Amino acid sequence: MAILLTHATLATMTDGYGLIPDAAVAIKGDRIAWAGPMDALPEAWSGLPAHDCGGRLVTPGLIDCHSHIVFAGDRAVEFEMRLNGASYEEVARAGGGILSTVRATRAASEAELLEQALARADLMIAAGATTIEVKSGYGLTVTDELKMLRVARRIAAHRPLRVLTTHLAAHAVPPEYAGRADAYIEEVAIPSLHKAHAEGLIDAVDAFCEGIAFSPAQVERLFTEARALGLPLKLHAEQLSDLKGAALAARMGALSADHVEYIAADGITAMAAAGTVAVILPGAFYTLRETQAPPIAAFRTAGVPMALATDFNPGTAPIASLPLAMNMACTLFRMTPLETLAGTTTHAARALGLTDRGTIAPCQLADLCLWQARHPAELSYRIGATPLHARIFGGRLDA
Ligand code: DI6
Ligand code: FE
Repeated sequence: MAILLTHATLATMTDGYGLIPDAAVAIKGDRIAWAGPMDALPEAWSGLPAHDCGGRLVTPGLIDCHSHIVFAGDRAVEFEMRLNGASYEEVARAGGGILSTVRATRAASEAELLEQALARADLMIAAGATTIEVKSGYGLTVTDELKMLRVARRIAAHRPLRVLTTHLAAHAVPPEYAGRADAYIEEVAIPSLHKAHAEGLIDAVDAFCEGIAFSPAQVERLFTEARALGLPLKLHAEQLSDLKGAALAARMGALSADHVEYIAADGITAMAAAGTVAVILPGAFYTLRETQAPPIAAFRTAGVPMALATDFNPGTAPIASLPLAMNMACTLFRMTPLETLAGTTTHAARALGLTDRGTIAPCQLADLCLWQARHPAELSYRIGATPLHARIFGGRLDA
């Protein structure tokens, strides 16, 4: 299996955009063999079956490094109740909020969860994703967290998509553990971590460090177990307040700290020193009508790599499109179009601990997006457009 893309406008993402006009990409098997200007194409690759890109923009396949797409039901009615004036308490009394998703997810079978997750994965693929990360965290029992992780693992068997799974049992305290978050960590989060790891269901471990979820001490307890298993760490930190979660993540060698709207200077310094990626999630900020934007300029100055993801979830981010997240990050947070594309390619790969994707270069996976666009800024400039023309996944064109 081999293919030669010709007449592409390449954004290799190897040095800034790494733009190469009128470029070619030679692909052999599931890897990139060569990429460069058409007129420098080595003889060895010139005979491959060609696909003329007609000048279209070609980027690395997009990577959504933070999502929660395994869940049952949705929260559209709750959204409507709020817009009709219902308070948070009224919504909760009517069975709404994150715990309504937990109830629905517990009640759903693996087959039902998979069917719903695949429909969401299709939306992500249609918007340009070739790799996604998927978290558990709506089961909140040992059995239901494992069920979610098994479903997440099965997605890639049904779709042209690479999936990394993240254990997020420490997402919320379920009602049966109300006021007993420490016991929940000991009796559910840690045992589900060990069981799921033994089944090979976990690529990373995450937690929600927040007043309404878990304290830094509880997160550290869980992360110490995860680290002993050799699992990479990620953390929902400083989304609603500054509990110093990002500094904890940095100190424990986590791949990323995610949300980070409320991070202070000490957290930024700690992340920069440790090389922790900041994962920026404008979909949740938009939905919650937050006003505290993440300190993009300070991350930029400190040299903290910024990834960008959808956070696709039923409560705070019903968004599947990375290009829309890129637009939001530019308009709401003043990230540059280059930063948003790096955030969904090279830096997203780094936020997942991956080095085999995120750029267009020899030996990288041949996961590419062909866009109905001529310049990468078009991807973040449009609002809600999906200018994807075709994808190459593992060396195969799936137009
Ligand atoms: N932060 C969020 O915004 C979501 N989870 C998290 O840790 C909310 C999840 C939900 O409301 O269903
Ligand atoms: Fe999240």
